[in-house]
Amino acid sequence: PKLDLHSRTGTNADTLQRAILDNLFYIQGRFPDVATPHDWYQAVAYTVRDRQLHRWVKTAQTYKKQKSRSVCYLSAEFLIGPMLGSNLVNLGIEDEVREALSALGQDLDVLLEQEPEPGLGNGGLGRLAACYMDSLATLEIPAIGYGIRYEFGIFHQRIENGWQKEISDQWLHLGNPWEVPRPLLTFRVNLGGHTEHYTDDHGNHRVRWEPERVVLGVAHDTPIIGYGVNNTNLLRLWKAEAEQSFDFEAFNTGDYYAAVEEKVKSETISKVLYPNDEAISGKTLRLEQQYFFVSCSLRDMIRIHLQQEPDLSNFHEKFAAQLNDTHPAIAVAELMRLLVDEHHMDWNPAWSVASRTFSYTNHTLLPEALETWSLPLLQQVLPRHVEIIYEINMRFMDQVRVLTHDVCGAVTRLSIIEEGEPKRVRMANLACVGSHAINGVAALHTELLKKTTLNDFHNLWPEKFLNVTNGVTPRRFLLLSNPKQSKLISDRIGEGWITDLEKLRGLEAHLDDAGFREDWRRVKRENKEALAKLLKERTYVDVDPQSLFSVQAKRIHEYKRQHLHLLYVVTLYNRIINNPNLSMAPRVHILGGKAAPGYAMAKLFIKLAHAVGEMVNRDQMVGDRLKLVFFPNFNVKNAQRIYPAADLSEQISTAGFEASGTGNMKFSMNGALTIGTLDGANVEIREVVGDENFFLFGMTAEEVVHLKTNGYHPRHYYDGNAELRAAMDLIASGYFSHGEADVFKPLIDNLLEHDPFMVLADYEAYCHAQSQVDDLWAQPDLWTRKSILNVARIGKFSSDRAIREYCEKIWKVQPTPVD
Ligand code: 26V
Repeated sequence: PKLDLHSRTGTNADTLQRAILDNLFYIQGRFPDVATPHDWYQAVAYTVRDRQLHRWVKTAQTYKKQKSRSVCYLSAEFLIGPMLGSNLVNLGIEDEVREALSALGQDLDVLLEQEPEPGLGNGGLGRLAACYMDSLATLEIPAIGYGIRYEFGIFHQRIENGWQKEISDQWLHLGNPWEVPRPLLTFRVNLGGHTEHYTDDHGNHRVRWEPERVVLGVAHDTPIIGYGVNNTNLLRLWKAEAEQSFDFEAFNTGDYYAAVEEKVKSETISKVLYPNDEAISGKTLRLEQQYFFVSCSLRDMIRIHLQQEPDLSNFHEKFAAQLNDTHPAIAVAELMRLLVDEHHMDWNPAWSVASRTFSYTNHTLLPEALETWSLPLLQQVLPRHVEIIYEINMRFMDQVRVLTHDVCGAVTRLSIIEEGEPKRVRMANLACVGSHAINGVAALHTELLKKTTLNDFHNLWPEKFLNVTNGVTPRRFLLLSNPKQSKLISDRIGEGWITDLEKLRGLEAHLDDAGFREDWRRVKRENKEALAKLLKERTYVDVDPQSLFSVQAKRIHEYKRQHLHLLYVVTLYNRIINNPNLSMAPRVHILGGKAAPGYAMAKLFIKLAHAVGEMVNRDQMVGDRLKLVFFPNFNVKNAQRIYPAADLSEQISTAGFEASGTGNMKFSMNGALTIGTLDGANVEIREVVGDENFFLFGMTAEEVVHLKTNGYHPRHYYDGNAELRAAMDLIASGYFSHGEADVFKPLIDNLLEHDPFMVLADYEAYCHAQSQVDDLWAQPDLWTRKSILNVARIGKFSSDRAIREYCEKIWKVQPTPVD
């Protein structure tokens, strides 16, 4: 027979079947009789990866030939989630793979379940980076995502007696078929030590950094393929390794432990992802992680640049580097070090290159989340960078004095160095000074940034500020996760929406088609049945899929106000107890999310959800009218099964605190209506879906500030609202905690005495909005119309739109299609 050159990369079912078997034999050394579902999953993953690598080689050749300008997305987190499903969708070979597998007696859905979640992120920020990688590839933009290959991702959440318990996440345990290790692509990263200043033979002032130790950064590449295109970009994650795995001197003198110690210490750097926690800023290891991946990434960019160009004077023309929050902000100082110390550029041209390379995205206004590093700590880990930061700051301060005449002490606030004992380095200030563009992640957030957190910078450089409202990828969060709704949509308006989400507007023309609305209800119903089944498996709680499913799934934080949600559930419970014959819209309230391990109040919220759920769910008097379920271990994989089954999306943060939110977009895309405050992207979601299709409640960001400055007295609301009082009293009485009144005392006391996020002030408005929800639920056909309208009008929140804006307004990059 003729040799088929494409047999390794062909995509018809026969070729795929052969390739799956080949991989099972030759990569894994297994055969069908003994292969486990996980073996089969890996064989399929390798088969898919072969097809990606094929396109990746083409992509690299094309980008190189065309000398394309590239985006480098620098992020400490990429919450990519399971890859098999989305790669199949993007390659367009799901049906063929399904067919190939069924000929082998395997079920693709079972194999998809085998994939462990790469949880390389905390939540919104990391997931956004992953959505942006998907859109960059789909839009044919040359891009590299640079980050850390954490051996342990975000912890696994187990619930014990209602409390969160953190279990380490061993996602690499059985191997990772998606990544390609590149042992030859390795950089030596200096840490600690001191600097030496000297004059070279030509009379130039030079600086040498004599490090205390060196770690290796080894590239691990994961191909990211776009939807329906050949462009395959790179997610390049760095793994820390020891320079020499044995100190032979120590080994020979018999000190075996000392010999291994250095190896262990080096590898620690990429060992574990830090959860968003207050205590993060004291951690040397966290700073080392940030510097480690930034240094490797910048030097990799320089390496690529010098393959094509004689010097670095036009580096900024070749690369646009995005700082995803301040985690990679040390890049500003590191690029200066590389240009000046290692490539002997003069300061001024180097600064011009650096500041035209970087742009910075801010993701939070919370003061406790704004990163600063103590100067002594920075000095200890990065002595040369402290000198460079001082130099940057001195030149910046001179500029500031001239520009501002130090009106109202602006100079002190703009300084990269914060005075105090000890002094601290403000990473947001470093990022602002070193970037040509600064953006917030939703319209309201950007306005608040300009007015508050970064106000002095905005006064200085208004032209640097712009907004890019977040978006999410419709490939993963609609096409892949909600196949039934997707099919319904495509049957009506074609498949164009998958890469042009505004096309969903075509659904409005079908609004008056009763058959379509019926189908829409059936799909939601089936999705709810699937979730009900899963809930039963995971929590042993029975829920009725006919009930209204109201869902709040996101990290647990006081500003997100899961306690407001729980107070409402307790209120409903009280109403039933007080009026056993109460006729009400039957509801299932579902909460999910992880609490930072050191965040006691957030953990208490989780306990409260379980405690209330336990009493409510087994109360005969309540029956099917009300259920409360906590879905354990909310992650990307679980999220994909939750969004499609939601009727109501709870987006109830205190106005002014949620930078954007992205779950809000995913719920809406899946046909949920939103009950929400005017916070983050909720504002814009409501704008596009229409006020009448959104349940709005609560104070505005302005009213929140106003109330706070004029004296907020939570007890006043407690005293003034009988239902609120009853709900809080019931929790405080120990009713939900086996009579132990002190379990929830910290939560109740905090609400009564401080209530920093004004739960009590918004409680009544929230209950009122929930009553409007009930009224609409009683008119199913009207509800369906609004659900369809939410989907039809959600196009703006595709990450494709967001990436187009970054490309046009900030990065100035164009597509480079790959044949
Ligand atoms: C960090 C920390 C660290 C210290 C303690 C408390 C705390 C709380 C939150 C954070 C998160 C910082 C960055 C972040 O993840 N922001 C999220 O970014 C999303 C993507 O832009 C956005 O949708 C979310 O609203 C925003 O919270």
